[in-house]
Amino acid sequence: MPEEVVLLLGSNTGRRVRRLRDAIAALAGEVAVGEVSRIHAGEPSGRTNQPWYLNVAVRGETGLAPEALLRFLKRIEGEAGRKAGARWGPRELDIDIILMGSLVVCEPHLAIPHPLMSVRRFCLAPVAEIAPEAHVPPGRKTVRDLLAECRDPLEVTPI
Ligand code: PH2
Ligand code: MG
Ligand code: MG
Repeated sequence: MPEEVVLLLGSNTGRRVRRLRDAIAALAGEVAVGEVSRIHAGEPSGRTNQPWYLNVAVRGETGLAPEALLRFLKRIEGEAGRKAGARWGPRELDIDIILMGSLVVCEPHLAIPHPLMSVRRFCLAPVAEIAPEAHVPPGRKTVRDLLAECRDPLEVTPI
């Protein structure tokens, strides 16, 4: 059975819009892409001395299991020229699994839902555009609820 998945793509170096668009096209190999949010520009979170990010959220369906999806996304990141760099540092392309249906995964290298989603406006704002009613397991809150409660002061604006 295909599983619904919500992904967040980000880029903060070079031709960011082009990179995000190419990455969404590359997803089509394994993810039937449905809704795509507007691109949002956001102040860098985590490390402030880096360029602003562009982020976009994508909702789709995949037949891949979480581990296989993660490997597929890492391959797209690699093809976009991503090098292993500092945690939270500048990146050509980052693709994070935010939600995967009602699945909860808690492994050192893979956590679903994304453990920081509720404290990151740059994640919640684009995701709320395409999946406001999605439930965030294991609780009962929706993405819309989390965005309404989010205290992240960093600026995020659709472009
Ligand atoms: N990703 C990070 C660190 N900080 N800030 C914004 N605005 N957007 C991101 O995607 C982002 C970030 C590490 O993955
Ligand atoms: Mg990330
Ligand atoms: Mg990542």
